[in-house]
Amino acid sequence: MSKPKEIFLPSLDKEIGAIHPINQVKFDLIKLLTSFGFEVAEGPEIESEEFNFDMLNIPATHPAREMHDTFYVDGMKKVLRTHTSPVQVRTMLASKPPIAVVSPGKVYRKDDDATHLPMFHQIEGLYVDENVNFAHLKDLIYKICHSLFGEEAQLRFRPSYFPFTEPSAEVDVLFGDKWLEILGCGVVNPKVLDNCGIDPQKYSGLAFGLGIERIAMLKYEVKDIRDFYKSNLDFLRQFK
Ligand code: 2NL
Repeated sequence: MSKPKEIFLPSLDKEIGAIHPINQVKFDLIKLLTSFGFEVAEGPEIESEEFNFDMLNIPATHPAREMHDTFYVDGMKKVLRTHTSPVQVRTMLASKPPIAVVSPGKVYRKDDDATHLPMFHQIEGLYVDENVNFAHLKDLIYKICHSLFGEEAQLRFRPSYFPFTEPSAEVDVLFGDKWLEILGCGVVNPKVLDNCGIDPQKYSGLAFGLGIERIAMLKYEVKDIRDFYKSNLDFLRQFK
């Protein structure tokens, strides 16, 4: 007969980690949106200019396409995606409506200060079906914002412009006496549906996009975006 195995008690000072605040906001949003029937989709972080810009009705002359705003790679043929929209483009090309997809992930822009980093996280949502309209968008956005900032949160829709939605809006939440922008949204531009092989006469869509760091900064009162990525344990332990 072999010797009995030694038995150990677990160490008493074992420290359990915490979910990073960026992942916490990301997981909360995914949980909410999947409860509404959205599916999660992911895609490559190195994208073609076609999927990152052209398909989304962002013309070659658009300022976002400049070298000083976008990281070009592979001898200028590809870009580090500047938003997660190309994931929805890929989803539309690969499937037929109804489509309800949410795409979380890393995106890249040439920005670097206390509120912007060259890498940050975005979540976008897209819903395409027959007779989808702005009222559906508004209802969804209210649900998202109330889930993030509480049922009492005051919201404001401001008319805005994005090449990929028409009409477009930016949404502000009231913090104290200040309205702070938290996301952009709109009814999908019929040109974008057409580019992605979906008949805009038959189908319409709604879409939104938000920066996760920005939400986490407002929610947890983080003043400097760089704090999320310093691996400073005093900072990270606050989220336990
Ligand atoms: C913002 C604004 C937005 C979208 C993203 C989208 C994607 C497709 C088609 C149409 Cl494939 N629209 N995404 C729409 C409106 C706004 O993001 O300020 N993001 C941080």
